[in-house]
Amino acid sequence: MPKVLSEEAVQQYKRDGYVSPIRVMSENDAADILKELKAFEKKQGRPVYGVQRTKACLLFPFIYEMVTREKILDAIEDLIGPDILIYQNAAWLKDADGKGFVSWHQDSTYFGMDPWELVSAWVALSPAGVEEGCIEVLPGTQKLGMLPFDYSAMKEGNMLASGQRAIYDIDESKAVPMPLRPGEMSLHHVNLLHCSRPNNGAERRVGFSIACCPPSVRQTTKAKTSAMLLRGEDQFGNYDLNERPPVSPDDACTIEAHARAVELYRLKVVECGNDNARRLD
Ligand SMILES: O=C(O)CCC(=O)C(=O)O
Repeated sequence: MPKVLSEEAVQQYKRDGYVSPIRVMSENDAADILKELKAFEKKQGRPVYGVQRTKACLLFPFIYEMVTREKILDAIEDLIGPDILIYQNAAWLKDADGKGFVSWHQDSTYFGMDPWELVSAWVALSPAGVEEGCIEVLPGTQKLGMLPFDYSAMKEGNMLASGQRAIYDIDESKAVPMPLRPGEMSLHHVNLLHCSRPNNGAERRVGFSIACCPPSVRQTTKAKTSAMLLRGEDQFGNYDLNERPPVSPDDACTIEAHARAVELYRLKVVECGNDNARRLD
């Protein structure tokens, strides 16, 4: 019996590669987390940027608290089982300036894994509807496996540091948007083709992706990333589990540990062929 998702939702994920929307917290809770993020940005005098956008739960205690929420982990457990590693956790901040976008891509091209059992959750902290440029998916494309890609989408405004675009004949008329209210979450498979369009809404679109896999998933690259066990146990040892909850984004040990984990992650991204990991720093 699934814990949060319906049986139909689990079947839909297997067939189409995504499920959305799932309410994982109240709008008030989402607003509180957003307030903490904005307070941090005010203090540092600039919005969260490149390196801080990666593995954010190792830097911000309020994001660590979010990714460990029971409802979020229950929904992820419904798809990948009770042993859950968090592998990546990215901030997706899209200004309401009609410029930022995400080119059509698969997450697998920078994750270097086997088998492809990773699920990406995406939690909205602000309105993330069609107007604000929510994620759009091409249902069923997770079954294509990992596709080749090029850098033809390396343009100003592309929020993917890599600037990559999947080499695939995309039929835009089949794209399905996944609009979310604050406190709602979508789930998509690591091989599902997805993109997002510019934010033409009234406010910055703020969301965090939470990429999780079971510890049995191997790393196929020479560079090995670290990860954190959020639930269950690891009987495989495929990842260095030295990642720890953050103390504060101002704490020197927290900053150093976060930077180390991001560096390992980026070494692997580069080995996977995505050369521009530092482009948005
Ligand atoms: O936030 C977006 O617009 C895109 C997010 C994305 O590509 C992802 O979470 O994998």
